[in-house]
Amino acid sequence: MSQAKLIRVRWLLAILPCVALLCSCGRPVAQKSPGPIQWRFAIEETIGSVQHEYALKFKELIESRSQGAIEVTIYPYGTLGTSDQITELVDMGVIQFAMASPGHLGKLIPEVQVFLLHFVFSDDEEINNQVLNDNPELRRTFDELYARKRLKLLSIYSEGWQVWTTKKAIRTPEDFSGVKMRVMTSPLLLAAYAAYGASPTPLPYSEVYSALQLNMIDGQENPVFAIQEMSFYEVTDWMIFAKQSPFITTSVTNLEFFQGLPSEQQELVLETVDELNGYILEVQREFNRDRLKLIQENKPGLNIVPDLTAEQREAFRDASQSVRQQFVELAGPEGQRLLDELIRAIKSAEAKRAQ
Ligand code: 6CS
Repeated sequence: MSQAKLIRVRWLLAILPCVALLCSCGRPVAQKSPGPIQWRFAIEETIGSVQHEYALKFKELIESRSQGAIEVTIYPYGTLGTSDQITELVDMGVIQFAMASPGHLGKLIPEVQVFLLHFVFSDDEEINNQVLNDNPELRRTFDELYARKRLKLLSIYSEGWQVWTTKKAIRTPEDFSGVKMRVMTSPLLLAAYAAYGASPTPLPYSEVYSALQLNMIDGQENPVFAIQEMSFYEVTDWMIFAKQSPFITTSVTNLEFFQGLPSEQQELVLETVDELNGYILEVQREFNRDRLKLIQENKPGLNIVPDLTAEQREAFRDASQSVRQQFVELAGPEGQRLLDELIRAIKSAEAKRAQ
């Protein structure tokens, strides 16, 4: 048996009691019974995170709008496994809703890795938010790609800029030479950091702190709120803001489950996630701002480079260009179309904003 299969079997065995419990306490959605219908929502982050706020608001709105007919239970990261395992549980129908970040989902849907490319998005978060939410062509393509994997895409949103935490100053691509950078598990991220001369190492979120502590890796990237709540700042010396890419995530549901819902419940889900898009942008901004202050208070000696200069960013932008070709090799012609459309939509939104 291959190592990957062995790990999967071990994980399934480990979570079997949990799955059995979930299956026994949940009832089929359409079944009539005095208790509320149970929907389960797994997130890839811990309590107090941006994803947790999203799930809490989803729960609040669904429960109040269904007048208590539906109850949503949230499963924070660590209760059901890694990001890949959570996606698998949605596929199996054990849980109905989950977050699925392209940083990990790229192994299943290579095209989502377009969101991991560096220096594709605008420096203006408002523009990125607009493009992610209001572009029907991009949305249609992603809906179709997710549906092929039996997932219904609900929303796409940014949790803030990815920030480098490292043990040495990074201001040029050459500074990355030999740096062991932890990346999420989508293959494109290996190419993204190899292009700067780094040695990228894919790891699940839960293993990053101890890998930094044990010097198995030298650095990683995540939004500020995550660097604070996962305590990565404790085991790092530098925080560098290069605005190379936003951390984009998606919320999903099991397609068959969604299609089997009565139309008013489908409507309820869609209008709720629609409303959450504006809400979560405000939440992530507040979290990223406030947690930076917390980090600085807790570790005054931490070196922070709040912005690379335009010239420094240009050098990273140049070094990242070859990765676009690698993305197309991974994602095929659909990937090329998506990349072209994303760049076109961003440029057009930027031009409109400048008028
Ligand atoms: O770095 C990661 O793996 C994780 N980072 C965040 C901010 N959310 C979930 C993801 O798995």
